[in-house]
Amino acid sequence: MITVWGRATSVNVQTVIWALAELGLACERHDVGGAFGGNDTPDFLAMNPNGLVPVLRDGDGPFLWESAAIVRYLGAGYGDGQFWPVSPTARATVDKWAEWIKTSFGPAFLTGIFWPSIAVPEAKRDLAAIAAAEKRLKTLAAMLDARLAEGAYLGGEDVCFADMVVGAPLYRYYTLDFERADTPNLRAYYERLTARPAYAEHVMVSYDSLRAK
Ligand SMILES: N[C@@H](CCC(=O)N[C@@H](CS)C(=O)NCC(=O)O)C(=O)O
Repeated sequence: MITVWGRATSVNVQTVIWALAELGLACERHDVGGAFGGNDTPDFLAMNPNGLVPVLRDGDGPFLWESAAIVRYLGAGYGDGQFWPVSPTARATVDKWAEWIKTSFGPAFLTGIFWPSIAVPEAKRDLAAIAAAEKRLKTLAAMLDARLAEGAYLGGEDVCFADMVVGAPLYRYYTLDFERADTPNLRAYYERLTARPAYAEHVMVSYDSLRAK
């Protein structure tokens, strides 16, 4: 049995739950974090000293945290050669985009635009800072757009582990009201993802509960 700790509204939890669903793996998920709390208890901190979700445990294996590392674990353990490319070159060629989304595009969008828009009441938003972040993000979105001109998914005609990491934040990217770059390949990639039942169920989850009241 695979167990996941983390609320369904967390994009990092969504990354993991979506990967599990794509791989046909069942899991038991416990709501932890955000309004549910429970991530600052001694028991939780023993699983993840960062106090963050997700955490995954496969059977009686070690407690795993960091969503991208978890997806790589699932790919290596349960994925076929499409989901988890065998050749180190093929794997690193898609994995670099997973790293990049975590370190470049993701923070630029989530820290620069999403949270300052959603967690701050409209009257108090720093619109100049959000506009500056929009400008920075347009450059990054153009880079991803150019990469996605090469094929349907990052690793070819079907999803691979890196799509889980890259694709998960795109639901928020495309449903939040802000000024996006014109990126037809990225838009088409997102639309392909939305047609996948596992993405629709686990990633296209309302974030209204996260909005500032
Ligand atoms: N780099 C970590 C980030 C984990 C993280 O920041 N998780 C957030 C939710 S997306 C969290 O636990 N926030 C505290 C909370 O939900 O209470 C990962 O990818 O798993």
